[in-house]
Amino acid sequence: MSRIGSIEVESLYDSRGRATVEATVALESGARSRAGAPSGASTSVHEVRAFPAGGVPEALATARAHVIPALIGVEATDQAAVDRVLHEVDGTRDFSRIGGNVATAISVATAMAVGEETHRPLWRVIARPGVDGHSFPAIVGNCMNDGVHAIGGPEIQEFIAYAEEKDPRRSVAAVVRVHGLIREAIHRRLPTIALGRGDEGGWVAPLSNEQALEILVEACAAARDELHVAVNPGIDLAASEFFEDGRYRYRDRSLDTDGQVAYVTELVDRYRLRFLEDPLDEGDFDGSAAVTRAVGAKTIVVGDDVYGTDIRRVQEGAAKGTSNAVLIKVNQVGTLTDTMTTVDFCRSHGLATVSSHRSGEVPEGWLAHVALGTGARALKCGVVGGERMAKLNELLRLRRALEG
Ligand code: 2PG
Ligand code: MG
Repeated sequence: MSRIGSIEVESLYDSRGRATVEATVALESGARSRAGAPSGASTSVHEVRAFPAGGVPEALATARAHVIPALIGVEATDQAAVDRVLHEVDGTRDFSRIGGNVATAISVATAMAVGEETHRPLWRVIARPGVDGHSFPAIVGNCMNDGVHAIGGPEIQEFIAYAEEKDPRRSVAAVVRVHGLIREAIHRRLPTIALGRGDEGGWVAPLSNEQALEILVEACAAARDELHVAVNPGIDLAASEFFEDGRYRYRDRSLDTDGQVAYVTELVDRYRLRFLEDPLDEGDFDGSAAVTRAVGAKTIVVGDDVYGTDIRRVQEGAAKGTSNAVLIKVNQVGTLTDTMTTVDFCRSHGLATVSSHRSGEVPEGWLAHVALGTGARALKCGVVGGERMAKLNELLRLRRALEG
């Protein structure tokens, strides 16, 4: 028996300087753990509300008045029971009463406290059947930030180094090197600009989408030659963010759906992209399916905004062939149980999963445990910055603990 003895919730700031929440869960045995919840900027309309209408103050007040009293005494090892209480107290479809970030912080901190009590790391507490900790995720490293994660860059939100080494030491080294090489390449091309970094630690420079892709491709090739690692370019278009009135609006032109499918397919072929996320608007299952049919044999095509980690959306996408992979963000659904429902569906339906950070992060490493414990194909994260490195370094610690 490991019943919940007390829970504290507090506000803190995320990496963008916006308020978010953390929860400390203590079990009756004395074991305790703390977890903070991140926040997105290019949020999906299909994800739960991070906070109630009154923001963090209302989230904290509601948690203290209603959520915490309902959870005291609940068996912590029964994660489904804990998460059911969160849903019952909330009573809405999208956590708009208690806020998905309060739910996320409590749900994750509870599993971590169970781990404390049983001397197991979080990944073992949540491990899916057959996951033994010997298969590490690839790294999806966001190296250039644009779209809504930066000011002044091109429309495509993320320019990514996708490192597919079995050993996470090699994958992390690869994405870090690509990030560094991009800095040098931008400086060579634009020697007089002051180079900046965006919300996820990637470079921001006045480049077109194609110029950014050229730099990314060259940096990946150079890192491959230098380190002998499997690292390839990828992008997250987050296309919903520049889809307006039925058209994809780029600086120099606008495209209809067929045009966008053709353009993205051409980008994948021309730049040999091996990772592609949200190529179409979040409402468009079929357009993304057309892209997946065209490039999915060689490229991991990932749905993020189109699914919002929501099981019903993922089921629809699976039926339509919308993607061959699903981005998994715990706070898009608000609980570990909901996350695992989606993960388990993906695992039994041949869809890869990618465990992802958010653009506004907390400097914690629990995402690495989610990636390892769910048998994720990849861990998606920024490459530099304390809150990003916290995840990559935690993955390296896990490897050391498991393999010596
Ligand atoms: C995304 C994420 C993380 P946000 O679109 O994949 O990179 O962004 O957290 O802003 O939703
Ligand atoms: Mg995305």
